[in-house]
Amino acid sequence: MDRLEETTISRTIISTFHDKLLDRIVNDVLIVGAGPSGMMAAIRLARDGFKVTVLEKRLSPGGGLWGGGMAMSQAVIQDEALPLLDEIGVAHESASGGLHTTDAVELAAGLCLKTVQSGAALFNLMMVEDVCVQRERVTGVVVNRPLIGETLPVDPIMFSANAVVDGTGHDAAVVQALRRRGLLADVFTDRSREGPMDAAAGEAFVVENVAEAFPGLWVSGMSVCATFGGPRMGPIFGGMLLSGKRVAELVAAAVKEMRK
Ligand code: 48F
Repeated sequence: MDRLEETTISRTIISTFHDKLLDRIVNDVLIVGAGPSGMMAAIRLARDGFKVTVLEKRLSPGGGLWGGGMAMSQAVIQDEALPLLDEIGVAHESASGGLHTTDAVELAAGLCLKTVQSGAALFNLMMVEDVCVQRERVTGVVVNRPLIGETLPVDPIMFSANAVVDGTGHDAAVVQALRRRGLLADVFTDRSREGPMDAAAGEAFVVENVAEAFPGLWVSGMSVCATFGGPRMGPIFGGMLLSGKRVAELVAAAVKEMRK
């Protein structure tokens, strides 16, 4: 090998990153938030041939998974979600009460890897701060770097898509951007209506209430509860994976319809 040139390292990072970024300005689907629901949706949609980009504000994708429950890094999963663990390729064990467990770190890492290997682009350190709306439809999102966007007068850039998924968990950040502008005022009046803990009801709610909350914007995972007022469920993660699978089905059907 030739002598390592520091400038070649820099050029390689800059050119490959910006090629990738340029390719992802226009998408079939933008997923905001790389938690379990957002990444499960990305895996399914990318596998089915859609151009999918995931935008995550933190350094590490994985959302609330890493810490399991109270920083004990085990994820609890119910029967219905076991096929999804097999699809992601992570090990699991039976536990009492008809439940199963998996290593939360393995599941978070497995979701990250499978998302990228399925063909989705996953960008970290990208914070969605607003939405693009044209003719009363969400057509994309407005993105800045966390810290820079929060502290300095630096303008954001925009990404477009036929469908946007709010997978930002308790924040429901994209829904809140619409609320701040009064665009959801007729339907939802509270800033956040997430209810107190009820694990069984919450797990069902995040799957049954996956929906297009505004034309062009779907909600999945915990942001379903934050948007429509479902109960929180604590450290059980099967509902998040099933919610991601459900939103992928609805978004795939909608995007196919738009292409006709
Ligand atoms: O919170 P998170 O894991 O959402 P989820 O997929 O799963 C919820 C569970 O982890 C847990 C639970 C289970 O019982 O209740 O909370 O619904 O992942 C959401 C991701 O979105 C990112 C955030 O950093 C996290 O990784 N996020 C939040 N706001 C933004 C964002 C934003 N404005 N822009 C980009 N990413």
